[in-house]
Amino acid sequence: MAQRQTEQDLERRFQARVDAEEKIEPKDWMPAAYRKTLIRQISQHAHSEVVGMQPEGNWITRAPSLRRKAVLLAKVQDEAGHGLYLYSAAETLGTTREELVEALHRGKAKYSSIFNYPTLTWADIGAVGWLVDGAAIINQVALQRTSYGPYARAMIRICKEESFHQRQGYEIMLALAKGSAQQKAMAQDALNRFWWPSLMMFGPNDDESPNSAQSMKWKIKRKSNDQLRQEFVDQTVPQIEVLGLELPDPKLRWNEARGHYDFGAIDWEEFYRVIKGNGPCNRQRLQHHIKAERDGDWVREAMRAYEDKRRGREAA
Ligand code: FAQ
Repeated sequence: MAQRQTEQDLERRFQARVDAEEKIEPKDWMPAAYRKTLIRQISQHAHSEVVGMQPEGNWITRAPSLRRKAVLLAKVQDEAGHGLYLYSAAETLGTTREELVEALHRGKAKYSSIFNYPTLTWADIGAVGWLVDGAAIINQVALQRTSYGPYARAMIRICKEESFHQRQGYEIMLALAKGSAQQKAMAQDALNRFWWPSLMMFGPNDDESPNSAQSMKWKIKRKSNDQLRQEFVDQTVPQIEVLGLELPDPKLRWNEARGHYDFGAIDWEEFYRVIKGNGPCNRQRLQHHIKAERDGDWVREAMRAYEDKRRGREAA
């Protein structure tokens, strides 16, 4: 009984710290479920950054100029870096990178649905930078104020880089949209294919989101899925207009009374199909990750052997 009261006291104090906007740090007491939720979200975020390198990496050898190639290479490398910051943040919660990657390979941990769509043309690289990084930033700007210190600090650094990514994507789209009729058609096609999957990145509607209420209470999430999605639509529609492309949704229109854009219904069946592993590229993405991990085994083995030898020398 006394122990249960202590646990309740700890929880009360923890929530008071969260409510007072204090950051929770790795060695602080935290409820087991808070730790579990963070490991789930941060690791899925990390996996998204790393798996997200695949659709863009697909175009590095085919970028249309040396300049485009250098920029894309730098962007894809940044995503690897984001994955590393995030795995490190997750490790402060008492898990290991090996465990997290294993959960991904077993299909237990998710990564963002968006990376299960193929990049079929060069315009898709523009659309990914502009829309996917654009959606990611909106989410990540809010996460800079998340309650867990290491996650919040990783986000600050990541957001700075994502904003360059978003601009490079938009610049590709601008060049194509102002180019030949064929280039403009390619940009329109990329927008049409990436629009709805980008809206799905924010997750299910608030009333269908099982984790949201508790994550908002713990201030892991600072804005709801629907709030962030609306911000994304409001920010992106004027950018589509500047490109001179057609809005990809016949129901998209400004709602004067709400002060926001209204938009059409998302195909949630497609969303759940993709997050359950049955999207257009799920198998390919996971197989590629597993192969890359296996191909790198010898590097890790060599590092361990070197470290063992160094320790042995120090001990002698
Ligand atoms: N895809 O109850 P909720 C990037 C799952 S970074 C797959 O609402 P929650 C940069 C969710 O996990 C993109 N699964 O969940 C880049 C849960 O399943 P679980 C990644 C999704 O966690 C650009 C279930 O549905 N960003 O793109 C998705 O409260 C270019 C119920 O959902 C982040 O991860 C989805 N879209 O809210 C890199 C941001 N949505 O785990 C390379 C951090 C939902 O219980 C190239 N994460 N699910 O089995 C978050 O903010 C949250 O986790 C949400 C979901 C908002 C994604």
